[in-house]
Amino acid sequence: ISLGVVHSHALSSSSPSSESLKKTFIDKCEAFIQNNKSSSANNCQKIWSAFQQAFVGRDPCNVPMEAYDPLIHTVIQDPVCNRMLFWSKTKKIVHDFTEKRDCFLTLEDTLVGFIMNGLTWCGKEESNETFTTGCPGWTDCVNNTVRSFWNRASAAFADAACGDVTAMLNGSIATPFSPTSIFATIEVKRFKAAKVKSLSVVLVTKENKGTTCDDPSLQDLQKEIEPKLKYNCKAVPDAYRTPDRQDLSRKLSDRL
Ligand code: N1C
Repeated sequence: ISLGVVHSHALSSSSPSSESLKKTFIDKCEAFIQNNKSSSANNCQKIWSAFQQAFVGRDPCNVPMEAYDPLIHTVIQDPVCNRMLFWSKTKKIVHDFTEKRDCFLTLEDTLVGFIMNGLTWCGKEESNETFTTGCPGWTDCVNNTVRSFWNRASAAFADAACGDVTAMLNGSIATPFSPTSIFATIEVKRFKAAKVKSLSVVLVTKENKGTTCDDPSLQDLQKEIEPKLKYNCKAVPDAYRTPDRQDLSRKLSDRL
């Protein structure tokens, strides 16, 4: 608990951590809108209010993903065909890559994904407070506040997918297409052949080690998608572990 926050919000009825989450939320929301003029139709106060109603006063292990429906419906977001980038177990490498170029868009490059990225939050039954510590962890319970948010936001992101979509998967782990991941359980299931033309997997590998595009889990991925949807897979050496640092960027950019 920060005394500075208590002081500056002395007249507020909410707890300091409620105020700090709200402040972080609104500040990030406004910063995003400043930098992304296409989202200027959004109202950060309205978005906050739709967001907080999902979990305030609820058991933090009992927040279904549908609780975030009002949030998702409040946000105005243009779809960007052919440039959407999905990922699983490659968060760092994906963002090292997308930071440097605007051509690919991840969920964290959209308004809600940008705001919530890196944050933890939850409420408590019979309380109007918001907490940022002591919240259940990712695997502590299925319907936890944070996990349900990412499930719901990922569902909306995948529903908006159109044209050629890309997924960056981790070739250094035993199961690059992990059946329990959000990518497998939520996103892939929502790619509809009527809108999505193709799925290109970029399998990030350490030099010539690890899994290849023939991996059984990637065969499962191929079986999972609608037959009309084109599928391809390319193994690309990890740009940060090989001398040819340009390789990943070049291979990805080639697709555009
Ligand atoms: O379970 P995952 O990966 O397959 O989820 C990744 C998948 C991406 O395509 C994103 O669209 O789901 C979306 N997504 C996020 O954008 C996101 N940002 C931060 C899912 N999870 C996200 N996080 C955090 O990463 C989340 O809080 C949790 O801790 C991880 C899940 O990542 P994963 O298992 O590597």
